[in-house]
Amino acid sequence: MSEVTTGKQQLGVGMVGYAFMGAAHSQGWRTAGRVFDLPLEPRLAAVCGRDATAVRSAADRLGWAAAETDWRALIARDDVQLVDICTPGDSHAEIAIAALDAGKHVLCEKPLANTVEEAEAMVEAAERAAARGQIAMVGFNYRRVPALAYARTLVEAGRLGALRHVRVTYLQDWLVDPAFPLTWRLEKDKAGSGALGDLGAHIVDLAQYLTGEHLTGVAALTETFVRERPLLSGSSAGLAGEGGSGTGPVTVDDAALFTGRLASGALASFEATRFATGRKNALRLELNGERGSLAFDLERLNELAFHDHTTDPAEAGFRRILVTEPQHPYLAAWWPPGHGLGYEHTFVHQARDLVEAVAAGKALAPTFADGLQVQRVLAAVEESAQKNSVYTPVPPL
Ligand code: SOE
Repeated sequence: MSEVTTGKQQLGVGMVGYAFMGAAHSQGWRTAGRVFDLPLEPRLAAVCGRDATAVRSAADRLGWAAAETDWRALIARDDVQLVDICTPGDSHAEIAIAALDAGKHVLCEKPLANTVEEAEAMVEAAERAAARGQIAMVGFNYRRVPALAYARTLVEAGRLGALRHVRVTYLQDWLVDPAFPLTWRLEKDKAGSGALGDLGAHIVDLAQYLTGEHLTGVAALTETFVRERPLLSGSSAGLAGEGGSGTGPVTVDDAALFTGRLASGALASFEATRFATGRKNALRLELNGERGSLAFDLERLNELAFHDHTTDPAEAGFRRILVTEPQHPYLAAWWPPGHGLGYEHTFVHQARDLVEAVAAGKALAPTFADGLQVQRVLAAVEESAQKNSVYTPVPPL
């Protein structure tokens, strides 16, 4: 079957991993060139996974031209110029550094790495690669929700004035049932941390992105509510837990609550949990400043609540901005006003921005250095929690 091309120069993408994030990224790569007028045409050249049968099926389902079972072979392909890493965190550093050293651009899913040390090595590789015109980006996709990209412009324009408070929560409930099995996200050696790195990384990045400030210190509590879970079926019982009980230890946090101070002195509060019963993917945030406030709820992601404190008190109050106008970020390419977007469009926007950055030879945020900064906050949270919430500084970049 002849490939449909637009006659444009192509950007060959190779993706490692094809689960939830791989499917979401595939949607982004397939769609970006069909909605936005891109300088390069993304080509889904190859997808990689260890199981030959499963990855072949994923290639067919997700629209990839070829399937590989070794990420090193994927990186070596001449038709791959950009490597997209959608694997668990324990392989991010090895794959990203090898891809950058092989001359490829890299998009790496969040969190950047499982440790600060790995993240620092990734930043060093990215800096070497930048000198060769290569781009390295970390996939904090919520920055590309139009309402949040627009919120950033309002903060940057001073519409909130001096910031006093940032409060962000990210609530899920998929671990409430103790019978949920011991998947890779619950094992420190694979995931690095639990709700903290998976959900907390997003809200730390958003707080720093929206305010334009870094967190300088945190005080934290973390908890693991269910400490043993059933091994996945097919695991040999007794690998973990005494006497082959068929269960294994959860070695990561189930929830993290922390406060923080931003560089300007504004105060921040964060909650990341997988035990907020009834909350499925509830990322909510509010910024309070001298001149106004902003509020956002991912479950209503086409809306932004804005309170302009400079207006007549008799008329003041939070008003709902429906972020679907052509002048709002990304929206000109989509539907007429009022026809909202969804979660998956953040990956289309991410792909669009990355293709444009590659074509322009310009770095694109969030960079690996941004990912390292988040990793340092996460490490400070874990250190504080281990010291019974002692306030812990975040080392500057
Ligand atoms: C966790 O379940 C998760 O898939 C995160 O890993 C993603 O980053 C988030 O966007 C949705 O929830």
